[in-house]
Amino acid sequence: MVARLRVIKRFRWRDQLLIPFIRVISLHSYYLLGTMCMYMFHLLLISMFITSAAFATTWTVDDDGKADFSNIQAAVDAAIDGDEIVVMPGTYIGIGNYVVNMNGKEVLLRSKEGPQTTIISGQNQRSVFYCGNNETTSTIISGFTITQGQSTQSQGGGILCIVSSPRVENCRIVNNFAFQGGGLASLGSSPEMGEIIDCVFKNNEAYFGGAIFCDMGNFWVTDCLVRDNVANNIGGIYVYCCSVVLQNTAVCSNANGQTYGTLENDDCLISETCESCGDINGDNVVNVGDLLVVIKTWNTSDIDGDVTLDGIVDVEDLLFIVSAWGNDCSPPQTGACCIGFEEPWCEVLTEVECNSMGWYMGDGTNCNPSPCF
Ligand SMILES: [Ca+2]
Ligand SMILES: [Ca+2]
Repeated sequence: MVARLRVIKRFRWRDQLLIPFIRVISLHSYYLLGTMCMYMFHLLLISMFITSAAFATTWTVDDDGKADFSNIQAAVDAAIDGDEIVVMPGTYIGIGNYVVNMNGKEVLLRSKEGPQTTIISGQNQRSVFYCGNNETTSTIISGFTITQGQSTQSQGGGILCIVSSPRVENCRIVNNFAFQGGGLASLGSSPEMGEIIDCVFKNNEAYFGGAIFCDMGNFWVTDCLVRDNVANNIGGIYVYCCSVVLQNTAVCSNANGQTYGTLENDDCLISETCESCGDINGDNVVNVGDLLVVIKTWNTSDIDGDVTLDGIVDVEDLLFIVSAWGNDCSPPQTGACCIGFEEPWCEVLTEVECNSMGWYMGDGTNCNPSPCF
């Protein structure tokens, strides 16, 4: 009995050791099982990603024939939503009413080496780009010079958007012509805002809206330069009835008016002349901070570093900063200006603005209460 008891005791003793051990093992099993499930889940995600990536194709276009296509339209026609089309340097032309009809494709159409070397020409016979199939900002046109577009439909020489809102970025839209919107026309309201970003509109011509004409369209214009465009009515941006928001954009030196119509303006230069004091980093003085911005944006069309506002950040911008070194670029002081004799009214103006029409009451004075009587 004693021996048996000892055996039982030994077993019990072992059980007491084994039970926690088994618990630990089973906990580990759960942990291992969980880890394996996570691992399988990750594998599933990766395989799903690879499968979806496998569907997205990158097409190449080169005008001398070493790529999938030699013209851009053929690549757009072949592409499906999610594809990317990379265009090699060269000059591209087309047939019909447009060089490239985006056909509603949600693709990234981009140049490999930027707008300086990748040119799309309408040959003064057709618009360059057409977006008229409900394009959204998932249709992206990036890095081209868009030139010699001439609309066969009166509107949009460079780019014609009808009830569509693509994203156009890093493009030079130059020397295009139309009756309305030499550079770009946006017609008809689409559900979302289009985006025009980092673009230069220069030397475009029209009767209304040399650079841009907008009728019921809506889009953002961000970090763009709009200069030296010509029209009988508003060489710059003509907005007939839509929502256009300008952000950090310069609209200057355009013939017969810079802007017209409903535009929101956030931190923009809108002026008859493209003149800068030299302060580009916004601290009101020309100093090393401005120099650093020029260096950071070197050889791009980034408007933040383009102090000469000619569409390129280069040695001229560097020289301009050096020549303007130390300039005080603080905004001019304003004050109350009393206008008229018998019942003078009050407006807050700069001293220069006031002197041509009334009596300046001093820097920092205001019209509430009116100092005019
Ligand atoms: Ca500065
Ligand atoms: Ca420049």
